[in-house]
Amino acid sequence: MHHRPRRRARRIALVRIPASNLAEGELTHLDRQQIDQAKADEQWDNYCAALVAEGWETVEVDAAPDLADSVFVEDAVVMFGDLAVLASPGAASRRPEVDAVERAVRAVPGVSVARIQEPGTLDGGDVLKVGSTVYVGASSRTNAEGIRQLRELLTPNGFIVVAVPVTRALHLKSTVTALPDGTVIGHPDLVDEPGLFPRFLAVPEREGVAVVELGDQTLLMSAAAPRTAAMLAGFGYRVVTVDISEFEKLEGCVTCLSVRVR
Ligand code: CIR
Repeated sequence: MHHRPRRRARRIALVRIPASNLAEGELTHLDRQQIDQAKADEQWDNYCAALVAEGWETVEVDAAPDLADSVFVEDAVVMFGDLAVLASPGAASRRPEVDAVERAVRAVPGVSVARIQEPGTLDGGDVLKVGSTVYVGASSRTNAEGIRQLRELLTPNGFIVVAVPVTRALHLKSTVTALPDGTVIGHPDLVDEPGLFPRFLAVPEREGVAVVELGDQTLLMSAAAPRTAAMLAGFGYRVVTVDISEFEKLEGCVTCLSVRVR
């Protein structure tokens, strides 16, 4: 009798190559700084390589050379199991990003698609999943109608949608993300209401709030947060760091540059 070796399901992450006018990306809370495009491209290559090294297959959304913020693909779609919820970007310059992201998720077998409709706005960076709880930032990008539509879509699927005020940074996930065990980590200067999270841990660096779970015990983090990386390594996690300085100058973080589809 022949046994097929059991293979782990393919893990797929969407990414999108930086636009040629990346330096013109939106800024809300930071002053504009010089962007080194060649360095940004190299950092993006290294970011993708880090995903691949951890067993992820990267799928590129069609390039949008003139959509400055298109590299921040996380803002255009949020996955809830096999359901892809396409966002409705709160910045007018970012609305044209979504159609190509829709084509990319539709090409993944088994994925079903819903879309937040105007006048609802919602940026993917405002959505943090922790088990069956979905925290959604009420931010300058995500409005009440966007939150209402998300709640309407997700409540029948067993999720609880919890709205969170976000006034001190661009997106909810610029202020908090979650460890694999569900502990929410954030920087005290950025989080409006830490008491909303059942388990909240303050981290010492602003760039340290963003972690991407690459495996049960592996976290991807920004190289700009060494003290936070050391703290999380001390909890037994394997921490992989990437330098994303050029994207951080544009209010991006390690989460924004990919979407784990499955
Ligand atoms: C923007 O303002 O939309 C971009 N410059 C940065 C988006 C970062 N995305 C994110 O935090 N999810």
